[in-house]
Amino acid sequence: MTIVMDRIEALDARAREIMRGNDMGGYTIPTKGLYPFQWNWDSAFAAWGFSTFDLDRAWTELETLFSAQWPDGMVPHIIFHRPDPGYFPGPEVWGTRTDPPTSGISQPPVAAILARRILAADPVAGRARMKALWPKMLAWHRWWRRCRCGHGVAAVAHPWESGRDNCTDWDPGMARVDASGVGEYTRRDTGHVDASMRPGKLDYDRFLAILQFGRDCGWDQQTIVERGPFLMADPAITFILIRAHRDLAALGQELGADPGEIATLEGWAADLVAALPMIWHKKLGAHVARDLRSGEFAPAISSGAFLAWLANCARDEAEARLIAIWDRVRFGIPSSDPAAPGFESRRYWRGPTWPVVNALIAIGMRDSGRDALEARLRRETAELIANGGFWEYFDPLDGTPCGGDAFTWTAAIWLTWAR
Ligand code: 9WN
Repeated sequence: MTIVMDRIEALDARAREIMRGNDMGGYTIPTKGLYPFQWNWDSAFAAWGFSTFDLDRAWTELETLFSAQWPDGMVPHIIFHRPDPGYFPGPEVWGTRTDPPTSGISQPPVAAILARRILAADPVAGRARMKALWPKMLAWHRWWRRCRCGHGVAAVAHPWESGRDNCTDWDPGMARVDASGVGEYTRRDTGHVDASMRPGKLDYDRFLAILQFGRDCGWDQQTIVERGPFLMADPAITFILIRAHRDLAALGQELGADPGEIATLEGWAADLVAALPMIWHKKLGAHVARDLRSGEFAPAISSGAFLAWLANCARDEAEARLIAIWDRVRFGIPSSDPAAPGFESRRYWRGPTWPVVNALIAIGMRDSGRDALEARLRRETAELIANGGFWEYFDPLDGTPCGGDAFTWTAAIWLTWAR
């Protein structure tokens, strides 16, 4: 499909309008109603989107995100700037007692990867702002290293920390979570969007049980990692973190940072690369999520495996298998293999394709010289957005738009890459 020029301009204008409309002043919400706060990786993508038409606003987005950084370096996954009863679980459920109130877990560390691209848009204008952010990003990366990489590759202590909430990746770990004591609660998400596209009730019970454990131990990271109900190795965050460490190191070079700190970042990336064999699934022939409590692998290859390109860590023997998974759908990389048990084409992270994940995979394809693959992925993602609109995610089989509409990160991905 070729999208004609005036149509592209109309889509550009709509994308900018969505981003401006979701701008709450210094931070951007993912979409009205469903997600009324600042989310971590959404904000990094928003900053990248803003950089195409308002560089100053792009830096502000990242600065607001890092202004909520915890003293231990963690950058939380949600920042509850203003009260809003439309989302559950809100700040009183998380009970972190921070100012501003936040959740108690993190989210995929894409900020350094995207900050490097934002700085490239105007290295002179962005220099001072990136310089001020650099030590904060370093502290966050150190938090990942200290609190989530003790087993080798990067782990998540809650499926929400992965950003890919109900993916088949988390099935083994989630099956071990006892949710019998979570008590009564009312979900808000299913009041905003089609419930059949959202995680199920048992998933939510377990999400809450894991949250309650964190809250009850005062968000003590050592307790969470050693004794928490859920801890799984995440291929997506591992690959993102490898790339992010290297990008932060490159930014450090450019800004004249301490060479010792730059070498530390490069060492952390190398350690993650060295640990990759622990998530290599011989039979499936790809990098696969793994339960760190039981050693059990996830049942299917997810979009996380495709991010090996982003980290320049792809194994040749996986390539044909990954392309075969992609060939099973019409649009974009599916979040889980359609041929594996558990695939659902419209249920959130159990099958749908996500423009943001496609964009990260595409960076890897482009950087590793896989230009034809990148062009295909871009074409398919553009077609989804041009035909369906700026939705949260899409059915990869028939392109049906899913979840929330007028979504910030989909608008950002249109402006930065898909158009
Ligand atoms: C929980 C905001 C976020 C994204 C995540 C996505 C979804 C939240 C939810 O929405 O998660 O964090 O309530 O479903 O899974 O990736 O950051 O867009």
